[in-house]
Amino acid sequence: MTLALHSYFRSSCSWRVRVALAWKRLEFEYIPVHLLAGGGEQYSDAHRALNPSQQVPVLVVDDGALAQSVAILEYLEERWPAPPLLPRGLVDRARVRQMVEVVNSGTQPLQNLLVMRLLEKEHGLDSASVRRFCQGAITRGLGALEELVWRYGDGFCFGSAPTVADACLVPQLYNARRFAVALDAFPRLLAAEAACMALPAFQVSHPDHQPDTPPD
Ligand SMILES: N[C@@H](CCC(=O)N[C@@H](CS)C(=O)NCC(=O)O)C(=O)O
Repeated sequence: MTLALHSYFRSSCSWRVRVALAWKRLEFEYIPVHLLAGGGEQYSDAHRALNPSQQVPVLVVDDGALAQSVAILEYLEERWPAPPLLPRGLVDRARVRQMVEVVNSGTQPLQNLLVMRLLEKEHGLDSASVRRFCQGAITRGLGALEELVWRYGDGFCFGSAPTVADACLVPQLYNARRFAVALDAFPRLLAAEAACMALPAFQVSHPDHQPDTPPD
């Protein structure tokens, strides 16, 4: 099986998948897609053929192209269950997926590049208002996650080992800092992030260390 990841160094959704690939020690080819250069390479015909949503990440496997980071995470978990990124119990797995969705459907979509562009270009918001909108969305999402980690975490988002919830949390905190969101109200999230960042899988997948990371 050969794997190729179409990714952008700073894309939080791509980082989720990079964490899983590294955690499962899977080799892959890194194919950079610059989301800004020339209006965005994600809008090219070649990329649209891979992902009609015109976004990254895309993971190309022997059977074709997979998009949507959470679908990719689920694929990787089912195809290569060890080492795991989901707990064993049925309800526990659902709780982890609940946390994933707090980020994946409840937070990140409200602050992604496309939404920011639409708010500014089609709905007349100035850039400061767009930024405040994104900050509010991130703060609300992280607030919900903080509460869930308080209930179910024990060092990591769920329990005492990393899961796909952590693979979503860490990139979302990275986004939060880019948007200058205050993080003091989220001590459990910051503790889980610190635990994750002590692990090589989170380190090697960090936006600072990708083939398309610009030199300083
Ligand atoms: N739900 C999608 C969201 C993907 C997404 O928002 N990707 C962003 C980067 S994190 C992107 O490609 N943005 C470029 C654009 O929307 O033009 C996923 O989880 O893969």
